[in-house]
Formats: sequence, C-alpha cells, structure tokens
Amino acid sequence: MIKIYGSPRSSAGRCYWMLEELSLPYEVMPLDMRNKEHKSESYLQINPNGKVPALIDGDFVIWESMAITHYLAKKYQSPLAAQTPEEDGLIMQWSLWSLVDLQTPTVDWLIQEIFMPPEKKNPHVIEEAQKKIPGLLGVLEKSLQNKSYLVSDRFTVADLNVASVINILTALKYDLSSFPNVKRWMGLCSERPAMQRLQKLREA
Ligand SMILES: N[C@@H](CCC(=O)N[C@@H](CS)C(=O)NCC(=O)O)C(=O)O
Repeated sequence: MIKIYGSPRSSAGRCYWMLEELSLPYEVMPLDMRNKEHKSESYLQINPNGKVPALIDGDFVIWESMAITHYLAKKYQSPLAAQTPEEDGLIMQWSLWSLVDLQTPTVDWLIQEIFMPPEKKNPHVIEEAQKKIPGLLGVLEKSLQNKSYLVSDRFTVADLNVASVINILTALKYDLSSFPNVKRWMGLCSERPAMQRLQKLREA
C-alpha cells in the first residue's frame, strides 16, 4: 500500500488531495515533527531534505509535493494527468509557477502570521508579500477568463496544485473579491468531493 509522510495540514495536503481524487488506499506514516523525527537518520533516507511530504509506492520513493501529485496522476492513469505533451507542458508551467512564484510570498506571510513568535515577527516581510501577491493573482485571473480550468476543459493536476497554494491564502483570509475568475474557479475546485475529504482530514 502507498505510504505517505506528513500531515494533511502541511505541504503534504496536496498529495492527500490527489490520493483522494484517485480513491487510492494509503497508509499515513507516523512522524513526530515536534520531536524532530523528520531530521532522523531513518527519515533522511526517505527524504534527504528532512521535510514532508514523502511518499513510498512499493519500492519507489518520491519527495517534493507537486512531483508527487504529478507522479500519482500519471502512474494511476487518471484523467487529471496530461494526455498530450502540450498539456504536460502547461501542467508543469502552472505547477512550477505556483510553487516558485506564488507559494514563496504566500508562505513568507504564513510563517510571519502563524508560526513566528511575537518578538521575532517582521511586518516588513508581510508587507512585501502583500505587494507581490495581487500581481500574481492577476496573472491567474486573466488566464481563467472564459475558462473553467487552467489546462484544457477538465480539472487537472495543474488546478489541484495551484488551488492548493490559493488555499493557503484562503487560510490567511485573503480577499479574492478583486479576482472574480479566480474565486469562481476556486469554488469549482473546493466543491470536489476529494477536496472536501481533505478538509475533513485537516480538521480531524
Ligand atoms: N517544496 C517542498 C517544501 C516542503 C516543506 O517545506 N515542508 C515543510 C512542511 S510544509 C517541512 O517539512 N518543514 C520542516 C523543516 O523544514 O524542517 C514541497 O513542496 O514538498
């Protein structure tokens, strides 16, 4: 059975979402991050970065959350995977954009807002993130003009990956009202039964 390391509330969440989309059975592996088990020799054999998520499928080991979502969709021949090289290129385009461009300021903000002790908080970091995010959401907004989904006319890995980053903004109570196409598309993504199962896992 597929084994996954990392909580559904972490970057692993998007991998749980994909596992739920594919209705695959999986086992959640215990990893006590408060006791730094993710830095233990045994876990570093699985993910040498000492981070979650990591996934084991038979003898195959993979880390990096968006690589995991790609792998699962492709391996289990899901319609969420690319069906042509062009779709593959666009799925990569959106996944890399969301991880590198959009997630970076979003996570900077999240860390300051949620995880940083008050004496170490740096409001400048939040201000800088808040300056960058509207331009990035503007790119998404234009791309979703007259389209239900990012690539092709169906929900793909691209939508799952990008929406998983927008979910962090939602957790930060980001107001999406200036981005109606993004809001409508997020509605479609959030209505998916697999996404709702992920939310339940997050609340458990
Ligand atoms: N780009 C990586 C980021 C992984 C990552 O930063 N994971 C965090 C949890 S969301 C983590 O394991 N942090 C522990 C640490 O850095 O020590 C991915 O998407 O898989």
